[in-house]
Amino acid sequence: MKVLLAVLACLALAACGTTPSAPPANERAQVISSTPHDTGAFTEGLELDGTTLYEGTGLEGQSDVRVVDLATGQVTKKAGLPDPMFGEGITVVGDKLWQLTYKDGVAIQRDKNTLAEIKRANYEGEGWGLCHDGSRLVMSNGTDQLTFRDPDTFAQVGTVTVRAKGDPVAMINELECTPDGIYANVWQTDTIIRIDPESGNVTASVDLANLLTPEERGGADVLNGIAAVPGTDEFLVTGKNWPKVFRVKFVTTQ
Ligand SMILES: [Ca+2]
Repeated sequence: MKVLLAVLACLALAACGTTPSAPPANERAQVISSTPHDTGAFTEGLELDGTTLYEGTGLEGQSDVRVVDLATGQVTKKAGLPDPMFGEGITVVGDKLWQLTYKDGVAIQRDKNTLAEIKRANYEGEGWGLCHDGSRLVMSNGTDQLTFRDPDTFAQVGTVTVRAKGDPVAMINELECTPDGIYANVWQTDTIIRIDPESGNVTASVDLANLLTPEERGGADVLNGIAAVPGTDEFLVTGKNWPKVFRVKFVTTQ
């Protein structure tokens, strides 16, 4: 009977196995500066390794991973994916870089300096965002689930469900691992959330609407791409086919 009551209580709360969480803090992006971005880049991954900016792009026949000059936005190195592979999230691990694919079920490990392919690993389901928290890879697949993976073998070592105030949050896209949590673009929104990796609870919600002018918005797709600037509390953010990369700070709104 006690078990039954516990199950009923659990169902009533719709949060079985989770602890209630505080509402996410509301934040917004304060723009510090902007640099040009290749409007031909369908951005799927963005990460700074020191001062080297890596970007992964998508779409069949147009996917690549590239090194981008921070000041000018010029592409200084690029490695394409064979058509019809569709590139997704990227992250640096030591002297290597992992690149996801959308529905191809393949992650590609590359030399981060030459971008040459080293090996491939297979995974179930779709690949969306990727980041490295120092010991594990964190991967999104468009649902409310994040998967933790071994940074060398890519083997799955755990999962967590992303929730805001107890409710699952789906469409988790590009990721950024930081000591404060995992930042994530939510697909088709101007929102980036911060996730506690252990509980999956959303601890902050950042409003990034109005970064682009209405004219710039006309030719641009969705917000997607977040890279922490090492040694600062600042981030680079951009979107698919956006004309700019913005350097921003997330500040609390009243
Ligand atoms: Ca990122």
